[in-house]
Amino acid sequence: MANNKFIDFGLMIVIVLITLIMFPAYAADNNHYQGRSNYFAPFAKHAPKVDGVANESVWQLAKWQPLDQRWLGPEYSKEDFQGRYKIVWTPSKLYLLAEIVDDILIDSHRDPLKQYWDDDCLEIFLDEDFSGGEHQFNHNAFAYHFSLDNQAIDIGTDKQAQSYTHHVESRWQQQGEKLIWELSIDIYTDEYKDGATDNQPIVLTAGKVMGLMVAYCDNDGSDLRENFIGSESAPGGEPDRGWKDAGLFGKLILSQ
Ligand SMILES: [Ca+2]
Ligand SMILES: [Ca+2]
Ligand SMILES: [Ca+2]
Ligand SMILES: [Ca+2]
Repeated sequence: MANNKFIDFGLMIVIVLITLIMFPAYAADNNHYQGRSNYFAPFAKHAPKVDGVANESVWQLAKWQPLDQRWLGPEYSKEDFQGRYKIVWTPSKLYLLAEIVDDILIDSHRDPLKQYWDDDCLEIFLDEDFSGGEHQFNHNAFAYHFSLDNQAIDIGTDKQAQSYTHHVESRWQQQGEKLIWELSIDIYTDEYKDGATDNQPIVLTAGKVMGLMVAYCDNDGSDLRENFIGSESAPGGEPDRGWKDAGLFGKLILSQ
């Protein structure tokens, strides 16, 4: 009998270990993985001008958040890539400022809807209601890929790449070794309909909680992107799965 108990205990430990490896831990809300970041975005009384010049005083109020989670590709140097971002908001839009170091800028697929993730691009993942969950072919969340020519691309409900450039403004400028990238985004709920003319962006208010993650696809001359580096850890397999799994997104809180 003692032997059987010992075997049962051993089996239980093996099952627990396998479960932990196969299914990374979820946070208390059960829809997000543990270890997500909290970002408090300050309110902007005056909307920043989206021009790639971060001289608006409201940017001083916002905290930098690093892009330092290597999801794909080999180790990289400081010259190859560095990135960080800030967020502020007005009732009508979110504003993001990113500071990117990238030694070679590449936009080799000139068709904006073709292999856009293999050109250098800044990716903003947004989940309006912080629901988490799957968002591959629906608008439970958006994964806007901002290309170097300032377009914003994601997959539509028809499972094809779509331009959502009309949701955003995007401008970047080089300053020394850095790209200073400013952009604004209109926020839509999961009821957004591709192709409809009556989609209305929501009005943002203090205290609102949204899902947010930011990443950069770095290509310096290869056929496929060389690195994919994000703002959130990606526990479990397939670390680049933010394009379909909103459970990886961090928590964005709109402050006063
Ligand atoms: Ca500006
Ligand atoms: Ca690079
Ligand atoms: Ca959602
Ligand atoms: Ca590059």
